[in-house]
Amino acid sequence: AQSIPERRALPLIGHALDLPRGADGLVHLMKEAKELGPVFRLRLFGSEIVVVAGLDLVTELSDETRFRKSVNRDLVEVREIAGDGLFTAFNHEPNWRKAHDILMPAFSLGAMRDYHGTMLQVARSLIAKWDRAGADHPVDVPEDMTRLTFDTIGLCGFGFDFESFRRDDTHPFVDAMARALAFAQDKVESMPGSELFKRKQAERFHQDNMLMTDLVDEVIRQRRASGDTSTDDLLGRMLHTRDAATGEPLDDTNVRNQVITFLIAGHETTSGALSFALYYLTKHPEVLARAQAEVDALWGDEDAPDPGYGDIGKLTYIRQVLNESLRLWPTAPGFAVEPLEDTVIGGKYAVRKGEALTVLTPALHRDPAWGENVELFDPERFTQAQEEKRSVHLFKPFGNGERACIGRQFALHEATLLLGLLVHRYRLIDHTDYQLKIKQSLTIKPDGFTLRLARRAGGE
Ligand code: MNH
Repeated sequence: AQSIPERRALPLIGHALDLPRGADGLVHLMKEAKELGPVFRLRLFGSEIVVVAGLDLVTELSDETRFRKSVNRDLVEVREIAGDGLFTAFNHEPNWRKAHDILMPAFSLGAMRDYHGTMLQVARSLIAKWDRAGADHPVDVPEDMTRLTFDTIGLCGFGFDFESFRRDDTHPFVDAMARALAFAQDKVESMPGSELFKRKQAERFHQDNMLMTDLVDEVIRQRRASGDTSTDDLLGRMLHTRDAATGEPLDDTNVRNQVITFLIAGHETTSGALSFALYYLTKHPEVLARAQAEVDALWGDEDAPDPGYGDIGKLTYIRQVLNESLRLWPTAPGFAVEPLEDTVIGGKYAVRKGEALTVLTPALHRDPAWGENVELFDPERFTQAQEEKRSVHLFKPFGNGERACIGRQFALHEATLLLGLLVHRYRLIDHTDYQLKIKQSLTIKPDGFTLRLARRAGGE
């Protein structure tokens, strides 16, 4: 076996000096993938990661008889926030399968029918705000997308209204979550021992965690107090469904961890995906025109259409736009797997049982198998004919296998509905000539992206 390529590393700190902190970390890794090839090793102080970026290796790593999700580094730290919730549960924890089985029906395509009306209601709050802003006042796109996705998961999942559109600032949960995730991430990238000098941040982390658990406990308390045992949303299922295999319901601590997990996982990524899609629509007038033609054909010039559940499946071009945005900027920009046994990958690199192999999705999504001009935004890549022609392993914005995203249909329904409504109603005015800048935490989003909106007059 050969050793996995890496740059020359310094003693003790490894490649730590090469790795820019925060926002540029992802871009740095993507550059390394270009220069070092589809697999390389990165050493940070005592720990190391193997980064995988090419189609052949990802195809191999997607084989669930040989690999499974790795819960390590970042995710172990995120467990301080979300415990044994679905996203951060270890494979060996029985609560994973239990919660997965109890919650799966709430994420089926059919379940989206039940959420549709609520998603539409939240979309209308956003539109009311953007109408009030008018063409003279810019709106902050990622901030408003976050209001939308956070309120949507709150209402659809737990019947709880965060009322984000009624406040000018960010909801305290969202703030606390962002700080806590940044703290967890920072810990992973820092020199061991440096936490001793971060007492203040650690104290803040503790307070942020308390704020989140208090809010979640209140959400659960309200439902219990209401005496409602029939609502079949995420919370209802978690409180009242018994797992078929064990006959037990989820325990209280686990329910709390799941609610926190869904509030986090259920909004950040979708918000980023919507923001990137609006960015690309703004920069590609020909794509925007086609998207508008699609909704106009369905809803006509009518001022405020009332999209039905069945309309969303008809917005195939808008769905292509979303997919292409998720190709270039998958908002959860990686996931890690580990070999079930010591093995060899790529025919030549030995890897150990349990060793984390991180799939760098934005690099995979630029593999030469995508064609010539991988940086070009082109929704034509996602026509049905193109999709059938290419390997399923080229596109992994939602991860892989059993531990892939449970909320995928939910995110796509919510995002397609909103984008449809927005392009139907507004002209997107790029008043700052916005240049894409990526803000990175556990997820990515466009930083400082604002738009002005003008109502479309007939035919525009
Ligand atoms: Mn989501 C897992 C991306 C929307 C809830 N999600 C994952 C993973 C990726 C991902 C990638 C796998 C991570 C890993 O292997 O470590 N998720 C996304 C993206 C969007 C998204 C790009 C939107 C776009 N996710 C959502 C929504 C919800 C959600 C919406 C909930 C309503 N996601 C989850 C949960 C998991 C997950 C829960 C963990 C599933 C499991 O391990 O069982």
